[in-house]
Amino acid sequence: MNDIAPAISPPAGMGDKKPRNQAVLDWVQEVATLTQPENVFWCDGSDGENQYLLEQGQRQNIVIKLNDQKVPRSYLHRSNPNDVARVEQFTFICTPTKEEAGPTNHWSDPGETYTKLHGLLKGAMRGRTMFVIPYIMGPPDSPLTKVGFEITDSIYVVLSMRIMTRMGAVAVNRLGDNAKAEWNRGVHSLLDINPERRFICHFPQDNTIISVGSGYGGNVLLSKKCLALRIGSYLANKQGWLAEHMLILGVESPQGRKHYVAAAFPSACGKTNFAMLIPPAHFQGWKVTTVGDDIAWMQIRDGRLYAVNPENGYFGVVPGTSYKSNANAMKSIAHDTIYTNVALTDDGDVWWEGKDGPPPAHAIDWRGNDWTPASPEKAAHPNSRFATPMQNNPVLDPNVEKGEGVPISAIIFGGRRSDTMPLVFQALDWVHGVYLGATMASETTAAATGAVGQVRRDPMAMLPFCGYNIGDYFRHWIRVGGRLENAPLIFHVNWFRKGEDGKFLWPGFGDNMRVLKWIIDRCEGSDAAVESPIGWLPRPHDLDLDELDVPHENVIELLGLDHEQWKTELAAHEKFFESLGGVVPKELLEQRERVAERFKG
Ligand code: GTP
Ligand code: SPV
Ligand code: MN
Repeated sequence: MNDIAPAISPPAGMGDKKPRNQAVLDWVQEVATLTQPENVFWCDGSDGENQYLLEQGQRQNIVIKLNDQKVPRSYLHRSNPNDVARVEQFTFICTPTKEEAGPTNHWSDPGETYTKLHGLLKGAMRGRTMFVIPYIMGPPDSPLTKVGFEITDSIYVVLSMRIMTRMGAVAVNRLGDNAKAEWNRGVHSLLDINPERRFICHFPQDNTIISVGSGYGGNVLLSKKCLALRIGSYLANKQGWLAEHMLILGVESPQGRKHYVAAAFPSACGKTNFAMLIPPAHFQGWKVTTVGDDIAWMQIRDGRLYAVNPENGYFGVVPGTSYKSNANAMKSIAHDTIYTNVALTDDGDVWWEGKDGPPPAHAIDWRGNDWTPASPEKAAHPNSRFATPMQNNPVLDPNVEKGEGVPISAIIFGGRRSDTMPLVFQALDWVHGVYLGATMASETTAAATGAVGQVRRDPMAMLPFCGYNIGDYFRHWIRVGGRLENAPLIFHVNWFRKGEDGKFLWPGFGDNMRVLKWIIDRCEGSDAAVESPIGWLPRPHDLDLDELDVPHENVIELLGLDHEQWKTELAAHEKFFESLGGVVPKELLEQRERVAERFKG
């Protein structure tokens, strides 16, 4: 299957809708002069255009149409096997000084990097079509909403951006014709999909992103991690708001009381699943609705934090998704979806490890090879993904388009930890909560290239996504708390603690409602908790565990503090802070000392 494809020749009246804004026109001209495409296709995001590009994508073997009876209007794409995840080692923040990028980012000099990238881009689109994608991030009437233009030579990127963003006229109109208006410039070229020429570079001062050499989601859908998080977090720090790697969900009690919570878990650690949670039967009348599954932009209004989801679709992990684990996700991806790197069955359906029912007797795996249940390889790549419009979600929150956002009652941090971290606990106050976020850790996953299963510190799940100095980011969080009269309560969760047998102690998924309920109760003033050295902990009877099939001793273990493990944990916090080379605010250093004191006392 292809990523790179020769130029297309659209029929008259298609691909010719140039915006009027002279700054955009000049920039596109400049990039075209550099990359020398065969032609320029101005995208308008219309149905007709999408249909045409899907047809061209099929003709060029970039997407395969799936069986319309099984998965209506859906397609499969296989990316190059050398290009299946984000590449953190090739992701750069190009600020004038290295200090601005800080100790957690790869930094490179802006001038040198532009020169290098322009060298790689020279003539890179010869014989190809250059697409120009206008899009906005955020609901159309939100004050936080940003305009972006992405130039790309990949049809797959155009098809995906139409799902993941609000694309076309809405962006062109919002930008208007003021040549001085703010917008993000994104340039993407596949080049020759060679890991040696793969760079994802951000120039926050120029509101510019250049990504070359990859065709995989997080590296090339420049709206998402590049704009909404890396550039977004940089702007948020300057402008006094927050751009976070967080899901946003609504939870409504049978009495009709509704809260919104935002939760930061690292990549492939459960955001999409939590955002679409289906409460167990015991919680009849409770409703969970999704505002967003990956990114939250939050601003302060009337002393409260309000969140919007800047995206328009979900780019979610496929393996493990089933009617049993997440029926809402299954319904969302049952039609109008682009799948990447899953298996194709003989009857034109998609399959992956963990899907309901038996595996197919034969399939084509994510690399395009024959596969049977006896094959040693996985049929779907562990980081195979779906791109699906949020309108497909049966539990989409009614306020998802609200420009002012939804008020956040609780912020949750969480990681994938087989030990140490209890199922849930609550920070003592905002700054303690910032400390919990700053020191959170998680076992690495297949969402990024590199080793899987290694515990690493991932502050606020933003380690790969914070576009500026992490010390300033911590300071920004502390400052935001100071401006909130009605600050969200902060919690830490861990769905992934394991027992001695190596199995998860907690069933997770829908049963996470039991933890969410405790969190909501705490937001409503419940005193069902005890103070511990690490914060407020529920006792087993503080959680609603009715009809839960988990042995009581597991619950005790899930909520327990192992002092030896915590000693190691606190030493790891200290080491992490030290590794950041003096940028950590003293408030957080003090928090660590206080936790250590509380363990002694
Ligand atoms: P990104 O899109 O990479 O940011 O990931 P995400 O945070 O949205 O993670 P997602 O919900 O897609 O879940 C990733 C993996 O974790 C999937 O394989 C899920 O099946 C698994 N998972 C999600 N929630 C739970 C849970 O509560 N318990 C357990 N054991 N696994 C879970
Ligand atoms: C993540 O890795 O956190 C994702 C997938 O959400 S990607 O868009 O590839 O970054
Ligand atoms: Mn993510």
